[in-house]
Amino acid sequence: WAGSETSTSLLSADADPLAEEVRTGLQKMPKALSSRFFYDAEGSRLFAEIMHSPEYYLTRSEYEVLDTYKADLLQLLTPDNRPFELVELGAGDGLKTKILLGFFESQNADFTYAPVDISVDALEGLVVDVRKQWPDLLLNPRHDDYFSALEHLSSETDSRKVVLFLGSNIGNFAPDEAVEFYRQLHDRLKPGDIVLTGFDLQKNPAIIHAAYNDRQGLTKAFNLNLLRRINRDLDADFDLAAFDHYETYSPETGEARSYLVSQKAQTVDIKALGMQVPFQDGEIIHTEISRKFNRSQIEHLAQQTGFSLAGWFTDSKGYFADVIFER
Ligand code: AVJ
Repeated sequence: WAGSETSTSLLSADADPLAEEVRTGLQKMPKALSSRFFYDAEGSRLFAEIMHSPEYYLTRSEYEVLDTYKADLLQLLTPDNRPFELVELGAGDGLKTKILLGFFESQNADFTYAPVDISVDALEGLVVDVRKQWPDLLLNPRHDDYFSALEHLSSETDSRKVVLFLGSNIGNFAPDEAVEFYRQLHDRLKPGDIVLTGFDLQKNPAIIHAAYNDRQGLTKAFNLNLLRRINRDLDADFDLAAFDHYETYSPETGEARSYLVSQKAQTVDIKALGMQVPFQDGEIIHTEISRKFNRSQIEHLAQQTGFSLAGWFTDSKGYFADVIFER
């Protein structure tokens, strides 16, 4: 395809993370785009719908865990009643976190809440909600991605840090990225600080596969919305009807993987990048990894990155675990 680096009318790829991702990702073999770009306003709305779908058990399972063990969690987060700063990475609409916020408030716990998300839309909604429900709660929202948010963790206060990473967001990382992520957390945190992570556990593969291949087609719409976003933000002409959603789950690797599949031979024009992208009939774009864990992998992750595993809470079906790592 024609790549024109010189024309000034083109969008500068390095200034715009989506442009950079599309430019490099669609030149890869096989083609790939990162799931972090799913979450524009429409993507966040679709993910909220997925969370309510009958097949997507993750949210209900984690909700049960947090609701059942909120008192135990508070006790583990602050055994000495020291004030703490609750930093939530990838807060989204905060549906599950509100269980904890409500309970912590009812116990007069001394804490501040710092939600971080890459979706402005989701973050704004969350802030409005939290202000309404708990007007006295100290809120410190941040529009950012996980890794750069980590750089701002460094301690202005001496209150204990409690980092929440809920909802199986960890599953979007490749295994080496997950290790790197906890190593960076370990670097930024102090002894006694805590990370609470929601891990989706390995289980009957049919249950996992269905969660990413729902009958209403919400996951399909969520995946296709990435192309709609590229059409809008990069002036491209993806024909959404000419791409399908395809999901695999491998019980051996624990990875659910999402793909977009070209339904015919076609060429897509991405005007803002001056790029024409050819697709063969049946060619894929890999868009997401949602990794599922077993207990020994989680124990190994803690041990590899210098944390001790200080709490393990699961729902009644054993589908999902919220796990406490202590620095
Ligand atoms: C928000 C990353 C946890 O991987 O399960 C839902 C996103 N993708 N359906 C997940 C998602 C397809 C979700 N996370």
